[in-house]
Amino acid sequence: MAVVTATARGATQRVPNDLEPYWMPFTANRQFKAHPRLVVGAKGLHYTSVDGRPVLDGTAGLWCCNAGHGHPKIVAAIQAQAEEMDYAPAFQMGHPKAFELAARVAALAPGDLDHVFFSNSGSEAVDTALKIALAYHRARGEAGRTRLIGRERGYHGVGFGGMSVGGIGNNRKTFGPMLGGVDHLPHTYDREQQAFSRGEPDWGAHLADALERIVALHDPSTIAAVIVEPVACSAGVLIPPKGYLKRLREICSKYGILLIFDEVITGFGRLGAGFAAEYFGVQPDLVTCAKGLTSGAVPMGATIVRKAIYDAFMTGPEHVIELFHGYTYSGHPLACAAGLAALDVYAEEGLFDKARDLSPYWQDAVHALKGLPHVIDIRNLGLVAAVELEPIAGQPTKRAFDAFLRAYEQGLLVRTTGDIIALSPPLTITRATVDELFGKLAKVLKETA
Ligand code: PXG
Repeated sequence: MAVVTATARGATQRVPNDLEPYWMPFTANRQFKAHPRLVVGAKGLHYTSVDGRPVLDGTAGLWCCNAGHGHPKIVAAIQAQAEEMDYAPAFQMGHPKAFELAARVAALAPGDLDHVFFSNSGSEAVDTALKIALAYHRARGEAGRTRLIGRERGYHGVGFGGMSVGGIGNNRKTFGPMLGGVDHLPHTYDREQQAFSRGEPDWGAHLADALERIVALHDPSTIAAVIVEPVACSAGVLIPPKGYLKRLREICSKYGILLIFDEVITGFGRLGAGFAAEYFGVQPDLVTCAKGLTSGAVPMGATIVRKAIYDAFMTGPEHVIELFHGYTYSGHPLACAAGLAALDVYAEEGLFDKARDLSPYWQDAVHALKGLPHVIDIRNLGLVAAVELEPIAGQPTKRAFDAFLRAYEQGLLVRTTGDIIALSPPLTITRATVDELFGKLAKVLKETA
């Protein structure tokens, strides 16, 4: 530990002089370690960089800090819980806040999505959902339903289950044969038909009919579940065409296939509603969530299921475990405390409504970037947006990565995937800060070669 630097609150911060031992996730390790970008503080809409600069958070951390950073209520709840009870065994034992949070999440989820299984991440929430789907069919005497259907360009985390139903080539190609019995729907993006759509594109609902062909190929009696992100965020903010999700729901219902919405990003207000299911008026059978559940303050994931799914397991002798699945830290007390406080903050500050009310302004602001150098598409919904850049010939991802580095130098944090810049600010963002964000981004785009 060498250099000592000042943080936003005036405290000193040790900076490591050896960055080598930490193998960073989804990071260009050698580039980072040659030119590190360390943040040491976070409050409201801003990070503080290690050299004391404010950095406007255009990404809510990684799509998770929906209530903004360091919300006093969430901080206090975590502190109090750490003092009161650090850990409670999750198996054959319980603690009140896990039940309280499950009830609150169930109340927020639409329809009869009313039972909640806790985990520690989106990846675990997804693997939990896939396992529940398989075990549910078996419990009902349809053990032949083992196939899982994902979608091209889908992201469902990095567990073997989520990776297998996921549809991003780089996340799959080095990791062997994946789960067996998985098929994929086509993704819903077509630039020629959809470029610069505001909100949901008009074109593309028919792409859901590809499910009919997959069903015909494998026979409905072999298919357990379809999993999709209502808005595919990680792969570059692909907005579902109007009517697409309703059509998927209809086809799943027709063949007794469970529909799983992966709402790890879209849950907890990102679209201006509790869940995307509510926003789109489409009822899934299972919902996975994480991130905004605790506003990113403590890791937590959750899988929410309809009553009939839970009930199908509640048979047999009472002393026997119904689902052989769980994590040491399922419903961890610190995560539950953070989750309860985050839900309070969302409600008390009306943050989902604020996000909804701000989204037309957000939409106009991002579409005003049309015409800047290399911009080939702009997409948006709720408080999510993407600006897609023309790749540099022979050097895919470089142009957007350069823009990311430039933006950071100018005090703005964005995310990039491929040559797409993605934005998803805390729901507490104001019009003035939206202007500041897009002002900075416009400058960056003008300077990006
Ligand atoms: N499902 C979805 C829809 C996600 O977006 C996961 C599952 C996995 O969650 P965990 O908690 O295991 O990471 C995610 C995570 C990005 C980005 O910038 C997206 C995610 C995570 C980090 C970065 O696109 N999504």
